Amino acid sequence: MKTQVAIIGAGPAGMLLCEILSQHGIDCVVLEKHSRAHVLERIRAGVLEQSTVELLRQYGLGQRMDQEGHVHDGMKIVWAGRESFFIDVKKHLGKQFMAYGQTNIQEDLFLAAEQRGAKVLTQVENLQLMNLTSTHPHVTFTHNGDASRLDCDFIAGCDGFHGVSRQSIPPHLREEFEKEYPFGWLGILSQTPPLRDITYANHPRGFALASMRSPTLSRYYIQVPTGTLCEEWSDDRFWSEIKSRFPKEMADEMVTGKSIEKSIAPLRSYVCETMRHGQLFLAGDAAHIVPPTGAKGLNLAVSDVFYLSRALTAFYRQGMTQLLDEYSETALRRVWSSVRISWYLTNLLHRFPGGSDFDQRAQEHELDYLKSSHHAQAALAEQYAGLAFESSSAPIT
Ligand code: FAS
Ligand code: PHB
Repeated sequence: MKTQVAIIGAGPAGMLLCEILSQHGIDCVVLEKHSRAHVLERIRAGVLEQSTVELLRQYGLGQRMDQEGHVHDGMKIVWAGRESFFIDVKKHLGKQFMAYGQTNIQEDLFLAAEQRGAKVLTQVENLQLMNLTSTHPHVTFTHNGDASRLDCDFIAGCDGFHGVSRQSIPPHLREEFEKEYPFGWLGILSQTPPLRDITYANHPRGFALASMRSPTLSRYYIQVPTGTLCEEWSDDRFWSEIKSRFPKEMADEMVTGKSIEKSIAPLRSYVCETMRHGQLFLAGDAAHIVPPTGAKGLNLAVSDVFYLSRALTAFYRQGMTQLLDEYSETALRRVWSSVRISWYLTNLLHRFPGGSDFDQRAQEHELDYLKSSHHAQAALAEQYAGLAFESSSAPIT
């Protein structure tokens, strides 16, 4: 097989890149390890930055999002025994953000690919990236038991943190930055009406978050120690614990119900400081991971895809390599901005096992400052809502 761009991974990064390149007339093939059902079973992100919403609309992927998504003007922060406060993103920036599940986006992307007749191969195995530093790289894999080869001009590594793409870059060429947090998030999905606002709670028992997927579908999280197992947490225990971490008036508002999904996500910050090696370009979790506190993971995958698709389109349309050469540096500026705010919010809102009294006081006074200063709130709002994509450094037609 031959194509222009081989895309590894059918997550949001891979499928969005496939749709955008296809709309620009660039031939691509998506190679995915799992089945489509497996990809759709994963419950992950839920908050879309304005730039993500606008990009999805620009490529005709926003209809269902605009019908079923939930637009928010800001988010609430509550903390033990103190008055809550609302970070009003719309007031500070004139921007809003959207609560619309990653699962829905995946469904929308798979549907668009189907309608286009895009080539998406699932359940591929033993995938290997070859000749990355030549002008004719290729991918070998097995599909339906047959050994296969896909020749291409470029490879987009959209295969997530545990994929093969980043590992195909020689270790001495990868500058890696990593931070593991001593806790994870236990999340549940329940068919219950959610609280009105996305609400973050800092409590002596630990962090908690109330979010939603629709007016009848709630998403809740609580901080749990590293190594916690889902089976240790019955629904009743979860509801009693999360209620204990919110102010009483909000806990009384929470409508409890059976969990239809329950999972634990570890929290980590990670950046691979090269996002390119020869003809291989990394996008999304393949290149970076953020703790979900800032709701940035999915949005970063989208911004990488915006920059990479713009660079590939300029190459195929105008023979321009400048944006490809600048891709890694351009994408990493936004990656580090999101990595930093996610790290900041994780430190601000979680209780760190073994944290000192000093750490605790400093955290409380940071929260006090945030509550009392509209400058501090505007700065947080600007980064939570997401910075605009950088304009091109070169004239593209
Ligand atoms: P993905 O990991 O989504 O997709 C990569 C794809 O590549 C997968 O389908 C995988 O099967 C495939 N793949 C892997 N290896 C392969 C191989 N060798 N060959 C072929 N295919 C291969 N972000 C938020 O903003 N908010 C959240 O609340 C949130 N919660 C999360 C919870 C969990 C458990 C996880 C793991 C992540 C969460 N994230 C969250 C982040 C998440 O949304 C990611 O940022 C987003 O899925 C990134 O998309 P991709 O880069 O496409 O990677
Ligand atoms: C979610 O709805 O899944 C969600 C919302 C806000 C976050 C993280 C996850 O910061």
